[in-house]
Amino acid sequence: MAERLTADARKQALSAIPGWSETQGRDALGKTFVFKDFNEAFGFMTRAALVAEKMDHHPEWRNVYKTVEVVLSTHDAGGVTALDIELAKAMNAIAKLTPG
Ligand code: H2B
Repeated sequence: MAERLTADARKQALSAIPGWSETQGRDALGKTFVFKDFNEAFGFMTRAALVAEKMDHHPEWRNVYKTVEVVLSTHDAGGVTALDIELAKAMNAIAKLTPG
């Protein structure tokens, strides 16, 4: 099973993935993505969902129109692991592919 990252490892990993930060009050990472419209937001979610399912690692997220709020944490480990970092990077890459 994936192991929780130390505070130092988490901070170092976060510095390499733009827009992500530590969630207040729990061991998790968060980012709010804002797209051009709902179509792009949902397209992002669709692509990210396929990657997440392939990784067997799933986001907590909330969509309101063109905004997608994402929280990543490894529930089995009770905190942030390398899997969250991997999914955060993948989501950034997917968001950049979204036209607009
Ligand atoms: N997603 C996340 N974010 N954390 C987990 O611990 C997790 C998951 N565990 N997706 C997976 C599924 C596990 O429940 C299944 C049985 O592999």
